[in-house]
Amino acid sequence: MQILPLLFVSLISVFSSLSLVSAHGYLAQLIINGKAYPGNVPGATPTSSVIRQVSDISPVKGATNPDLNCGLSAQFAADVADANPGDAFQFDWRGGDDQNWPHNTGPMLTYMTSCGSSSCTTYNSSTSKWFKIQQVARISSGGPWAQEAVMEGFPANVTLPSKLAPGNYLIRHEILGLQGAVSVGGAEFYPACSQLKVGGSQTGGPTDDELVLLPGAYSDTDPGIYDPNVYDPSASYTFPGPPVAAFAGGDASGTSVSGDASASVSAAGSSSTGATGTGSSSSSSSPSNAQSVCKLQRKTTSLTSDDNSDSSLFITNSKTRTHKRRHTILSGLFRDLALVYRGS
Ligand SMILES: [Cu+2]
Repeated sequence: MQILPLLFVSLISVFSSLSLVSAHGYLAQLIINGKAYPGNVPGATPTSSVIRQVSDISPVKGATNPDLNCGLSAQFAADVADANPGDAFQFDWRGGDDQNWPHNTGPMLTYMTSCGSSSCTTYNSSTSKWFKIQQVARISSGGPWAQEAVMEGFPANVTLPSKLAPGNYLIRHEILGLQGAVSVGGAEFYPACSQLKVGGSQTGGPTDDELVLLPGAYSDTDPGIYDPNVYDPSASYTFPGPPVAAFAGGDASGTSVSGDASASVSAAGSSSTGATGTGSSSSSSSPSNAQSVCKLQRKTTSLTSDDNSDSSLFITNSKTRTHKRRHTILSGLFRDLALVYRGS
C-alpha cells in the first residue's frame, strides 16, 4: 500500500524534471562520414568547435526573430570541418542535461550559405542568402515524423549534395518543434550552424530564385509553421521556406508529406522484417536526396539483444552514438512524457 504513493511521487518528479530540463535542446555533435565534431553546451565556456555555440537550449520563437539565422545568440566557432560533396552528415541533437531530444512533432530542414572566399570562422550570415538542400516531415502519410527518431536517440541524416561546388559554407540544420503549432506563434525553431570547407571539383549551386534570407523566408502564419492539423497523421504538410534547390535534388511537390527526401523512406510498418528500404531510393532521382533522410523503420518482428527493445523506431545505419542506448525502459516513458508535455 505504500508503494503506490511512492511511485506516484517519483513519477511526479520525473515529470517536473523533464519539463524543466529537457523540454528543449541543442545540436550536441556533428558527424561527417563517421568523424565526430563535438559542439559546446549552450552557455558553457566554449572550446574549439565547428558548431556555432548558442546561448541556451531554448527555442527561437517568432519567424522574424534575428536568432532564426543560426540559433540563440549564436557565436562564431573557431574551427572548420572539411567535407566533400556526397558526404554523410549526422546531426546529433540532445535535450538539456544530455537527455534525449525531447520533441517528436515537426519537420527537419537543412540549408546552406556560402561564406565567400574566406573561412566561415568569422562570417556574419545575418544578411547571407541561403539555399535549402534537404527537408523531411512525416516518414510516410500517417506515419511518425522523422523527428521521432531523434527523440529516440538517433542523429538526423543528411547527405551533402553530390554536385556542390567547392568553397566555404555554413550548413544550417533546423528542427521545427510544432508541438504547439496549433496556435499562431507556437512553433519552436531550433537552427544550428556548422562551419565547413567543401572540397572537390563539382560545379553545382543554387539559382538566384532559390535563395532566401533567414529570417525572411518564414512567416508565423505559414501553413507549415501555424498548423492546426499538425496532430492529424493523415493531413498533408507544407514545408516552410523555399523548395529544395534543384541542383540538390529539387522538390517535386514541396507540399506533400512524402515530398522529396521523405519519398525514399520506406513506410513505417510496411516491412515485416525492418530490413527493406534502407538506403534505397524508390522515387527520388537524386543520390543526395535519396540518402538525405533519417532512415526510419518500424520494427514489427521480435526484438533481440538490442537494448532498444522498447523502441518502435530505429535507424539502421546511424549507430554511431555510444551513449544513446542507455535508455531502455525509460525511452518509452520519455516519449510518453514528452507527448504529455508537448505544449512546453
Ligand atoms: Cu522544447
